[in-house]
Amino acid sequence: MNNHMFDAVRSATAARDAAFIITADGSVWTYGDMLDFSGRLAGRLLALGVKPGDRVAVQVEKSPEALMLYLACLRAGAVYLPLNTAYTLAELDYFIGDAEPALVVVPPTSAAGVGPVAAAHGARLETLDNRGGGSLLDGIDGFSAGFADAARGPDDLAAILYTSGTTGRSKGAMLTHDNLLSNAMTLRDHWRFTARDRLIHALPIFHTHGLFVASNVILLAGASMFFLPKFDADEALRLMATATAMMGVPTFYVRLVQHPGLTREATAGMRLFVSGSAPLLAETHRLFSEKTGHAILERYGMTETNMNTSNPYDGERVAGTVGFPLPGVDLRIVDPETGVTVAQGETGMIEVRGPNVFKGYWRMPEKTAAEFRSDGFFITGDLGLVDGRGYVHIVGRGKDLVISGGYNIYPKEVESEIDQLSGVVESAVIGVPHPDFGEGVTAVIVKQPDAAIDEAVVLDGLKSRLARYKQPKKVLFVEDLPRNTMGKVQKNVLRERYKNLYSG
Ligand code: MLC
Ligand code: AMP
Repeated sequence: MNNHMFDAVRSATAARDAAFIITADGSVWTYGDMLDFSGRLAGRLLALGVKPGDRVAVQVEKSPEALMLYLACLRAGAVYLPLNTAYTLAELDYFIGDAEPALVVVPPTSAAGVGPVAAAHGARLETLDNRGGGSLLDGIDGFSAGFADAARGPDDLAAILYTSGTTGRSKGAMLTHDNLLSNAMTLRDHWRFTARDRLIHALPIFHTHGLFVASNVILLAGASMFFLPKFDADEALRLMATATAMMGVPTFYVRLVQHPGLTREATAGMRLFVSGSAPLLAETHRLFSEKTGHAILERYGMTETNMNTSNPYDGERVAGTVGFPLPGVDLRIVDPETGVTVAQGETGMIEVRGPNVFKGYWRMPEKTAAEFRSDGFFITGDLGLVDGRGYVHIVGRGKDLVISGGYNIYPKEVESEIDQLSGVVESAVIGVPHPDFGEGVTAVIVKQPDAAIDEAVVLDGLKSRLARYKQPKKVLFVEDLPRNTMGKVQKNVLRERYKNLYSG
């Protein structure tokens, strides 16, 4: 048996001296560098005791070396487990305890904090910074560049990505070699990526979008990418002079359309702009097209399923829709209660099936079973419809979820932290329209009559418990929460009441 994913990367690697990564300071990593460095690092992982099937948990800043660590895990047969750099120690403790990784990699500056957490769960700790330093790379040159890749079949695990849950704790989505490979090949072909492409890569590499959609597509096309630490509209516009494509969350495009430098001339050499991870406002699509002549291509996916649908490359890219199911993906709209397919044009639950769909949640067979139908369709939790021309529209969410700047926040998690603060009776966390992030996390709290608690006290109490992007942008106090006759909090009433909170 061969290494399912990395063999494909090797075959796509046309020339050793072709550029793969260009960093912000202009250094170039060629495909040869990628093969050699990931091979040496895979050897280092083995020497550190990492065996096929072991999890390697990684919470580091974006850098070419960090991407090499992902590739080294694939080659060593390990399961790559990337973690958002915004997660606090409290959040990390849960992930490490749940995934039981053999190795945890963090920046040197986090080692003192994370060390005891890793040790408590029996994991080894190594460090990696974003300038090519850290204990993980100690003696790296002594390892052979010609690493013999571990045998991994299509169904073997390549990665676990944690997604928060509507109830209870986060779930680890298990993604196989073929989930990643099949989807990246499909996207490469669908979006016409070739070795001539140069992508502006300004996304983080700890989630599906930046890691799998962007990086895997580039690798499998033998193309190159400008690898930026974060999104900056000035920098993105500057790079458009020599780039051909960009992938981003809607906030990238919201910021670009406000930039005076976004013109037809500035984007003349670009052939493709892709948006996803959250809904792109039709207004942003329209403004972008007015200023540049480019129609943003919106697609729809999720951690558990990789990409499901995409607007066409040729043909009309319809604003406010996520296009058609990708080749190989079955998509249907069903009545959420009965599971029966609804009539064309009607709204229901979006369900998908295909080689892109994950294997299940790590050590949670019941949760896995609950989210799949018996015929293999995965219940996405997104509500949508298919119009007369076959375009899929996402019209809402059946799950209580806020998406802010492309990051998912589950209100339940934030509410349970708020409810533990002294002086709080109860809380409701909602997402309301936000001009930059799409939705702004907003907390509505009922406090005890005499409690000395205000917005600052709440935010301070959440600081060490929740990643910054999950923390409310505003905290409001009310006498009581609106409830229906069943006693359930009516979040739709709150969303309506506060819909202009961030626009005034
Ligand atoms: C940063 N902040 C956020 C935030 N990002 N708050 C809410 N939501 C976010 N997404 C905080 C910062 O910590 C800071 O806090 C303040 O908000 C302002 O920060 P900023 O400088 O304006 O933010 P910036 O660093 O520019 O980041 C914004 C962003 C970034 C949108 C560029 O969040 C980003 O790159 N998002 C991409 C997320 C992503 O990759 N999603 C894909 C998931 S995969 P303070 O306290 O310092 O003021 C997936 C599947 C699929 O969904 O289909 O793709
Ligand atoms: P994640 O769990 O971070 O992978 O987020 C996946 C969720 O993001 C999906 O279930 C959708 O709710 C949402 N999403 C992704 N792409 C789009 C899109 N183009 N339009 C609307 N929602 C999207």
